[in-house]
Amino acid sequence: MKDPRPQPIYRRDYRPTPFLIDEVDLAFDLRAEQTTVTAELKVRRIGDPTAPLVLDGERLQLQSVAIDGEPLAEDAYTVTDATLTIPNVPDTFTLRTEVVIFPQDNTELSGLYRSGQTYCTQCEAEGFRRMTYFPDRPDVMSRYRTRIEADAAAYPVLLSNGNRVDAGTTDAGRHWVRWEDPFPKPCYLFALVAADLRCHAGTFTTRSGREVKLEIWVEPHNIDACEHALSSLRKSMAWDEQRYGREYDLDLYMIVAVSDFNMAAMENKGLNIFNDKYVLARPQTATDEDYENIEGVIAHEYFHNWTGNRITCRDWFQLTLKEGLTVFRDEQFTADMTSPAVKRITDVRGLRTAQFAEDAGPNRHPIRPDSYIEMNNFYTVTVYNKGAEVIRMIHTLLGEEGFRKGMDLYFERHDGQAVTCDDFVAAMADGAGVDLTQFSRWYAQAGTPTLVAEAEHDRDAGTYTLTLRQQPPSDTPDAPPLHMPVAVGLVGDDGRDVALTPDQAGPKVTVRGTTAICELTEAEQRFVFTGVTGDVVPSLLRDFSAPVRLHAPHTPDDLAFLMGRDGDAFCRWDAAQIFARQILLEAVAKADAGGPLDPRFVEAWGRILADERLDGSLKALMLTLPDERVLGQAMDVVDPDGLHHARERAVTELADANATTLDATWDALAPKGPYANDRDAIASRRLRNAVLRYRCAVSDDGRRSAALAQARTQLDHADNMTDAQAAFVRLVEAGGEHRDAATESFYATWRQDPLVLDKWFSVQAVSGQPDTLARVRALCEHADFTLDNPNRARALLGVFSVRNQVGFHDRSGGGYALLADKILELDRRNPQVAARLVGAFNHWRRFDEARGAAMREQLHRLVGTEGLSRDVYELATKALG
Ligand code: 7MF
Ligand code: ZN
Repeated sequence: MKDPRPQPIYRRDYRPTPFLIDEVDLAFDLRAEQTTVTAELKVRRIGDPTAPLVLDGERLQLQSVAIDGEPLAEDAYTVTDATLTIPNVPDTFTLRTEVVIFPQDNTELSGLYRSGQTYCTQCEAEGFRRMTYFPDRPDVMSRYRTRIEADAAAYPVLLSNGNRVDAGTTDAGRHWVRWEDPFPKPCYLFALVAADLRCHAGTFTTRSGREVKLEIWVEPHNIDACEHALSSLRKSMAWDEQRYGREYDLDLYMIVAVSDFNMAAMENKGLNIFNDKYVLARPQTATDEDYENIEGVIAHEYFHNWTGNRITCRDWFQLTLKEGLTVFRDEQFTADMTSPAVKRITDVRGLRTAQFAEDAGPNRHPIRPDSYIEMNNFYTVTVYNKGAEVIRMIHTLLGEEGFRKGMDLYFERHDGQAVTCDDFVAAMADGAGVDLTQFSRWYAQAGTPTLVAEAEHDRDAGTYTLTLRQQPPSDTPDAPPLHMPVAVGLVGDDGRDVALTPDQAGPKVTVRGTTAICELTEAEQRFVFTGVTGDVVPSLLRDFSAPVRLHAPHTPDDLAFLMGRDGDAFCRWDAAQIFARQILLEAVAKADAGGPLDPRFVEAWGRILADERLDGSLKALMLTLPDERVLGQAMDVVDPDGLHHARERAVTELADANATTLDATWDALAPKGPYANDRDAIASRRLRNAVLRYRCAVSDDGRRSAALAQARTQLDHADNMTDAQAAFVRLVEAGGEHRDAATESFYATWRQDPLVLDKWFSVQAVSGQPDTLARVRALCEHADFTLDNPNRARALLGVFSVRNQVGFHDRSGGGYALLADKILELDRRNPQVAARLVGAFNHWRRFDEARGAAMREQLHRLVGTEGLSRDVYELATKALG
């Protein structure tokens, strides 16, 4: 190992920076063999008058150091593989350093690197130190001037943050451009691009009347695939003005798409850099989901301009300050652009599948962690998505108006600063005039709380008593109670909500419409509603008002009723999920007996299918049975095979019981015209493809063959990737001839398009066919497979290990060995991406002994490997626990 026992960094060790850098002047001289980076820093001491200047720097070849124009002798400073230290420095001075770096050999894709012929940067979290010596911490905010020089023919486009202020040519076909960013920023928001790109341009006029130039930069052959990204950007800008009163602050906003990128995208000031998967969209190559993801990621990066860039994090432990808040804002945006119900259900489904699992495993951490070894490992679903749930609870507690007041105060108080989560919570509390002291425990408490609800109805007195009990995660039984909003409705016999009158003497309840926000602050509290005379079924945790595991007192009949009638779309969907989970777990338990599903579920499911008033997207979600991973979370010992077979059998039984309706629904939803990307067309495609999934699983051979033939026609003739991919999935899952023919033809059509080829790998990797492990192994040797492109690596290995429970956990243990092989291979080139794959081993304790031992063995193998990165080391040792 490079570093035998990498040491953790603790939040409690935070110290203010002794030096600020007010101005940064950078010059990049890009040459084929090497790049020279010259930095002039205006340094100002604000702390300990005796403190040495310590700058971060990694993989830099130092050429020279000078203070106020005077070169330093070699004994006037010390250089290690991580720092440059200058012991005796004045209180204000100009430091000039010159270093040489090798972006063409940078396979980690952090700092300055090359993606194909494009030079680009990724600095968050700690990549800036791989370009120059600098205090690489977000509480050092500086104004940047950047000069880029490169060969004019090969790199006609030279971009950096802010405004382009000057340009010229030098000797031998070289040219240069100078950029200036007027806004002080932390170095993680620095960006540079040098490439041969084309620009899809537009404008946006802010509500104060300023015209902003918008530019989407892509490789020439993708110039036809940028309009959706541009219109998403315009929508985001308008939305942030309308919803939060926030305008864009520069005259230019650029987005560059690159094909080798470790993450989704990056919010660098004025110059976002994106994984091209989240920019490029054409109907023939991008699915409806891709379109929505692009809109959401563009919005996310745009929203960072205020929540992240103008106000940034004091230190990396505060990451959720910008990420949880910005995810919450992009979720609100997408809800407004699409359907709030569908968006909420999709987000909760994601949270439960990924974040609840993280919270229950060896890498559980609070949304504001207390320590880390490698910061890049803490860009987690907990920090991001649970972080967004915490913001959502603040929104629920404060109400829209109070939330806006809090946000306004936050912007007013902290614009231009690097702050903490505590600063944010204080601004929200002060702005709205509420007390969030107890609430702030959500920032410190790891794990998912359990919420137990019990109901008691005294019909004669008309009192309905809801007892809510919260239990901390089992590993921290003494954790103090959290402050959480529990949204409740009472659904009457007729399916309509009854009016709610909370007992004034009880704990705090706010009624909004027919939903009561019960504020649970103690381990157990009783919420009493008066005037409830008729029969009601409680609808609990409406809109998923708190990120908890709910145990509700519902009977199967209650669940069937709520599935059909609950006015809260989330609870309606969740009733279907809970009911399905119960019957599927029963089916696993009595695997040998087989036997039919609870007829009440089958009937309720059929009623959803036939419900003409239900929106197609919602219906598709409701007809989909819970994911095998979510079902696994509910078992003491996960039985991947049993779960897979029970779920497949249930699909067939539901298909058999509704065969005619399914066929009729499919026919009725046939596309009415050419592809459109509007809400109705998307809903029709979603529902029709959900129905196709059942039709292809029906036991009647004739019907099934007809459905598969239609899938084949759909694959061949669809005018859009949503339908083509959905058909491809069905044919791959059918196996045999269907699979072989479809795999071959999809490949022949799309082999030249990397993003579609990623789908080709993923669809095969996620297959439930029994030979999937062998096929994934073979696909690793495919000519188009490479570990050097993060999207491709994740398309095959990430999808297989995370999304294919039954395939990855193949009894042979071969899935584990394959993943560990590839992690080690990848770790030598790109530790960040390698580390992301380690999480698949986290849950070894939740499986049977043989599988658990096999996973543990691979983890030991990883940890024991010479030269292992800090990234993989940290997650593998944590997984072993
Ligand atoms: C929407 O957060 C939600 C999350 C860090 C990189 C983008 O803007 C970001 C960057 C990671 C994981 C998820 C996201 C991002 C990153 C992301 C993107 C869009 N600051 Br790592
Ligand atoms: Zn972000």
